[in-house]
Amino acid sequence: MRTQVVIIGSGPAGLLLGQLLHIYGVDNIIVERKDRDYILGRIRAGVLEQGTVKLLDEVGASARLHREGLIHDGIELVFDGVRHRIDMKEATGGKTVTVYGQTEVTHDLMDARAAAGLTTIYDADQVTPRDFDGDKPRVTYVKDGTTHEIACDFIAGCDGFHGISRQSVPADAIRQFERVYPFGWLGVLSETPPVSPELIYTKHDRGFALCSMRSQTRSRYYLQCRLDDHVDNWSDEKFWDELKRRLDPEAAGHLVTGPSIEKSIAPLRSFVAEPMKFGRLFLAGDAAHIVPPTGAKGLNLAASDVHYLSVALREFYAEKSAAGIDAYSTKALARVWKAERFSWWMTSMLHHFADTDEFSARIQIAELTYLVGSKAATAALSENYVGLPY
Ligand code: RFL
Ligand code: PHB
Repeated sequence: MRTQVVIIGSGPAGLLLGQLLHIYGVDNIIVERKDRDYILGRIRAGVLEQGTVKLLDEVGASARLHREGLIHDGIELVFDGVRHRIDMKEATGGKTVTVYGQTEVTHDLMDARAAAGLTTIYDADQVTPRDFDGDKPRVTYVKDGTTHEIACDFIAGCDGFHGISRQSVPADAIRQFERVYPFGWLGVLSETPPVSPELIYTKHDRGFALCSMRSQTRSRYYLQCRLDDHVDNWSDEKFWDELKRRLDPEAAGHLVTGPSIEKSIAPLRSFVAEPMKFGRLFLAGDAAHIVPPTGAKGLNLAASDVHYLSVALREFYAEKSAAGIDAYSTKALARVWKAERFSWWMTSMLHHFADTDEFSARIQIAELTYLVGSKAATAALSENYVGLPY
């Protein structure tokens, strides 16, 4: 088999890249180790920047998003038991975000890929990028007991944090920067109306809490939890009780509870690998970087990476110029580091750190008080939350 670009991984990064390359006339095959239903069963991000929505528009995968997605003009911040609204639309001269689940984005992109007749190989074992330091790279994989090979011009490693692409790069060719936070997020999805029309980010001495949603009838809630905690320790009742304790009185009073339909714990991590290009292998999305979810940036960074990469590859094929692909890593990393900073800052400001001394605790509150009282600080939060320009 031969194609122009082999994409490893069928998450949002790989699927969006595949559609962008397709409309730019670049052939691609996706090789994925899991099956479609497994991928669609993962509950992850929920907030899309306008740039991400525009990319989905560009590839014609946004009709349902525009019907069902919820446009949000602001968020709410709670600290010391009091709620403060951040009007992001006003602070950014009209920018908003769209609440629409990653699961739905993935679903829509898979449908678009199927409609375009593009090849995805699911359930591929031992996927291995090879010879990307020369000009004849290839990807091998095992399916149903047989080894297959795809020859290509480029390999796009869109295989997430635990993927094989980054691990295939020689250790001395890559630098990794990491911060692991001493807590996780316990997430619950429930068939209940959201407690409030906008997302509520809460700082509480018992730990951070977030009220999010997927629709008018489906809510997504998170609680900061111990890193060594386990979902089995959290009955639905215990989850709702703890959430109520952390919310402001009005939200606690309005909270509609119900059985959870998904419950999971995710650790929080900041991570960047540099560079994002090794010969003819590119990394994009979580394969290259991880952000803690507090800034809602993970999925959006995957989208901006593949925007830069697809434009660079279009230039390579249409104009026979390598300038774009040579600049990919530098360009993508400049935006990645800004989102890393924002996500780290939001995480530091809103979580309870077990080893926090009283001085640091007061600084957290001073930061939040300044934030909600200053037009300049509100604008700084807002322009990052809605998404910095590409
Ligand atoms: P993904 O979505 O992880 O997709 C990678 C794909 O590659 C496949 N794969 C392989 N395929 C072939 N061979 C191999 N060796 C492979 N290894 C892996 C995987 O099966 C998968 O299908 O990465 P991508 O596309 O870069 O997308 C990034 C986003 O998924 C990610 O940034 C966000 O979901 C992060 N994230 C969250 N972000 C938010 O903004 N808000 C959230 O609430 C939020 N919750 C989460 C999250 C990430 C989580 N992870 C990674 C554990 C919750 C969780 C649990
Ligand atoms: C979500 O809805 O899953 C979500 C929203 C905002 C975040 C993180 C997760 O910051």
